[in-house]
Amino acid sequence: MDLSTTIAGVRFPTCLMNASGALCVTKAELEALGQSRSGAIVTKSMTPAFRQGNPEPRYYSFPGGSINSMGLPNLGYPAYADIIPTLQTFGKPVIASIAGLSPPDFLEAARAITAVSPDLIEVNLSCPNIAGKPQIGYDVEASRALLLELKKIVTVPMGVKLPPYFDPVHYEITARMLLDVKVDFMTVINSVGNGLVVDPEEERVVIKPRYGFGGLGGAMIKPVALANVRAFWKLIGDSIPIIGTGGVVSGTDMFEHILCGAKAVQIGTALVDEGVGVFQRLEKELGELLQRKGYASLSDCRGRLQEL
Ligand code: RRO
Repeated sequence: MDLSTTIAGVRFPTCLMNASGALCVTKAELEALGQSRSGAIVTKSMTPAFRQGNPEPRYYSFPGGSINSMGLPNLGYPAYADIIPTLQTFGKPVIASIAGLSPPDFLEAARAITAVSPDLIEVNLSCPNIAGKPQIGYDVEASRALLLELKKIVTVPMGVKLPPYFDPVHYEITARMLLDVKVDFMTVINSVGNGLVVDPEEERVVIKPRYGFGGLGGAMIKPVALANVRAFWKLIGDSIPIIGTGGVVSGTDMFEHILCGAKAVQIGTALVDEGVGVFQRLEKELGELLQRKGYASLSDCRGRLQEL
């Protein structure tokens, strides 16, 4: 079964890849993604300087999903600029994720990383875990201003990583802004920000930073992720390709994202839980499911979710 896909003119050998943040901070982790069945190598969101991130414990996995407050730990863009040429020898696209604590941080990272020509750049508008720094993606005019500045700098396909939205009007104003700016792809969704997981035996929170509040991922967020993929696909269609992210732990979950309109799928929590072997498992599960249903390719079913 051919599971390859094309996003913004870039061919991906399979439609499944890591989500930014999951096992992609260090050179060793990025090279392991290169050697795995992941269809791309997505870096951790990078800032101008190295960041240690928030105090530990800062990631907690449980049967329904995960909660994290990593706090943007990363090597800093100079280190990723050094690593990217090596990553490009693995024969799959390299997606550089950029972030920042302020707009100038994003522009600085974008300038330096554009110079080493990753295949695509994903602009993270949705980190939920930095005290005092609201998610830019929830401010549509701030997002527009930042993306317009980035567009002047970035010469490779540039997309956005969005936070989840929960109201139709937010889908509409965000879709309009993304079409105006002409972003090349969108990754939907980042973690569901500022959840709280409680350990009832210990009677305390499970992660240390920020009073235990953090971004939720994994199985529990799939309906929110699917709603966001579907809502944007209905508004935007194929004008901006969608990478679906959120709650993917099986080939069936991938299929659901594709039915909603996703051209590719990313995995975070399942990758952290299982390691890079998860790509092979999910590829096999999706291939078998498509075959059982009689689909010859992803384009035969993509977006074809039926409504009642
Ligand atoms: O590093 C993090 O705390 C983090 C980031 Br940048 C993000 O975009 N999403 C997330 O759940 N955690």
